[in-house]
Amino acid sequence: MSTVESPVKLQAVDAPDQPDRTPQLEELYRGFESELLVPLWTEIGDLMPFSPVSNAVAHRWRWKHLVALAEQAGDLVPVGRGGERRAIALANPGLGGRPFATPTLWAAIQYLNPREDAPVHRHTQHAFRFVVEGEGVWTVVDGDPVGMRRGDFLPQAGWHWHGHHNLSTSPMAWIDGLDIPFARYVESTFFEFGPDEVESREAPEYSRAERLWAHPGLRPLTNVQPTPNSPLLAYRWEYTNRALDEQLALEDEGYTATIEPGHAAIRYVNPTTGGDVMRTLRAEFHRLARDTRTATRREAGSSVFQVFDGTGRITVGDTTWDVERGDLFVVPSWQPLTAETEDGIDLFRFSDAPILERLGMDRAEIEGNAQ
Ligand code: GTQ
Ligand code: FE2
Repeated sequence: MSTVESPVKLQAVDAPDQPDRTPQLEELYRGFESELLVPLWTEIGDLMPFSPVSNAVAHRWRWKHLVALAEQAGDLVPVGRGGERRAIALANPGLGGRPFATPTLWAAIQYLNPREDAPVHRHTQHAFRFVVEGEGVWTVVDGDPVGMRRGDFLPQAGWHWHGHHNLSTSPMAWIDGLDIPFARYVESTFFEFGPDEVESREAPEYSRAERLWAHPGLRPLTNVQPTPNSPLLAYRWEYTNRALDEQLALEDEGYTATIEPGHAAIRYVNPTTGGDVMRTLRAEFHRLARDTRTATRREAGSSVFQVFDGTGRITVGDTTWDVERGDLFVVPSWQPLTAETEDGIDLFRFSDAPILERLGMDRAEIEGNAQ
């Protein structure tokens, strides 16, 4: 007999419809434990629930607390090779203290002091940046400098070289979203170091990627093959804001333009396919007009939201929070979400929906009606 204690423990078998705990059954279960076996009948409720049961819990993080701590980190913790980024991740209270906002998604505040560089590297994880306030940092992706300003969404697909530098005289904070927990779970992550310093000191207003790709409805004929991830490195606030304004204006004029009354929404897409910006991450922006309340929706898969502007009240399952600019919150799989606002609210959202859709595992319901 092995002296190593088995990690399998079948002591507290309280699942329904279990056989009587006779001495023979106890012996059978000890046999399972020592041979590292677990029967389905004690686990089925956990493994195969009638509908998704998330370990993650609904939670809100206050932006003002995040920024204050990021500023302290800016004073105390240098950015350099090894640690790579001054990024501080949301740790969902249901996920055991791991730096995971949801079982699939990483969300972090990243902070760079004036004149600081975050070294160049590449990894298979897909990433994006979203800017709720400030400017002055350029993220250089495969040598293309991309300025980051309030309201911009900057996707950065896996395996492209990237470093960031702050060329301004003030610090800047933004959020990063990545598929780190998902990639970790499927154990398919690769990483390489590039130069310690970001090569380019150029600070153009528009990246080369935008000059080539950011013309609505127009595709350069030098690039006719679809690419799985978007070649466009910045989706500027100017366009997002106008798209949302126009949806609400058209609704006021009596046309169908919003997804429900007072609720304008856009998805950031890959201009080569019309599909999601990256293979694992979906990103959207939602604008609720004054005095709007959304229908209650739930979806398989998880999301993280950041309030871009305005104020509102968010209900996820049994939890309700008041939220304001910069606040982040998590919606775990299959938990119903309702948003309401008096003054109007702008919400940035990202999710793991492309993974679920690609695998045919997506499902959604609006107020009890399957979609
Ligand atoms: O900026 O390259 O929040 O590689 C986590 C991992 C940011 C980044 C994060 C990263 C980055
Ligand atoms: Fe990175």
